[in-house]
Amino acid sequence: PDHSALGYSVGVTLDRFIKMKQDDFPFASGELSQILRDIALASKIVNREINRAGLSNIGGAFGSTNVQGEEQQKLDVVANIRFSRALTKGGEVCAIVSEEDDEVIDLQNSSGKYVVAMDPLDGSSNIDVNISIGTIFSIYRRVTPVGSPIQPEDIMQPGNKQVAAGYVLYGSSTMLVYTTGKGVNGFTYEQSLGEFFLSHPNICAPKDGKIYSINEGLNSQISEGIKNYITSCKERDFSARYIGSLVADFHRNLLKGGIYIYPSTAKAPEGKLRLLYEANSLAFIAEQAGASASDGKNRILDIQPTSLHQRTPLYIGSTVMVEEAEGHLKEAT
Ligand code: AHM
Ligand code: MG
Repeated sequence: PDHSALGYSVGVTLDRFIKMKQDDFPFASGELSQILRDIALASKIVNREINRAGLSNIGGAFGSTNVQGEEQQKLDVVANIRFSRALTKGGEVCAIVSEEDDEVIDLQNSSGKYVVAMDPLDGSSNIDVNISIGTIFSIYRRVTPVGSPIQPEDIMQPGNKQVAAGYVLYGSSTMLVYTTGKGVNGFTYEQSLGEFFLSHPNICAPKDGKIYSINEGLNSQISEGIKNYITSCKERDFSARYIGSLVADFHRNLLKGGIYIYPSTAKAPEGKLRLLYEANSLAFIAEQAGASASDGKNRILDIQPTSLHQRTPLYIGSTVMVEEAEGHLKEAT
């Protein structure tokens, strides 16, 4: 039967889609596919924990701070364990970089070809108030020979070297969106079946948009250029939308057209967001969907990382809007 009138696609599961797409890489051995499946599995477990967070005494602070000096939430810790465990057991990964771990986790698995950078649960301030949160990940191929100990150059790769990236949005429905460099596809989780189904094939971002997303409470700390850009958005009656969960703000703007900005501020000159596992992953997806990502001047994907938890200002979304914002920054300097 044709179910299209019901408004949902029954058919292509994430597993099947990954398998179909493996043929895009004729010489691939399926390891990348396995990593994607491992991430999807962990995300189902994390999704379950998040769904019952209010009931299970799993909300609230864990009582420690992470390497960036931010208070860890219990669910941050739970998500970190779940994703790390799935990637460790899978056997394809040699090293993990996580927002929640100070150092690189060397899995001592020298046969693993891949490095994963992740923010296991982003938008922590929204966990306890039942608002959308997300998982963000990037996958790189190691550059040193398989079989040898991992080296800093395996980890410190610019975003243009990503082989895959994605996010999970725990929103009003749970979605997994990913790219392997051949377009962007989105899958919606069907809770009762325990499966992700292809719901957003070949996502293409609008070139221009009418939504701007920035924490305007930072107004006294941001540059004239950004203030001018925000003013120009207001003059055109654009909508201000800011959830405070990067994945959710990014996802909305990707589908509807818009820009997300986390600028350099007086207190945080490099901005707040991390290059390796927040900006790069979303920048790869943005570009694959026909959108753009910049630090205000340079393409995010071309930034050579110099430290693990490095931050970067982020201007990401519809290409016309990102270029306009860059123009205002340039003009004001
Ligand atoms: P987190 O990694 O500690 O969760 O912080 C990242 C979050 C993003 O999801 C969000 O876009 C941003 O921080 C919001 O920051 P602010 O509250 O300063 O506007
Ligand atoms: Mg984060």
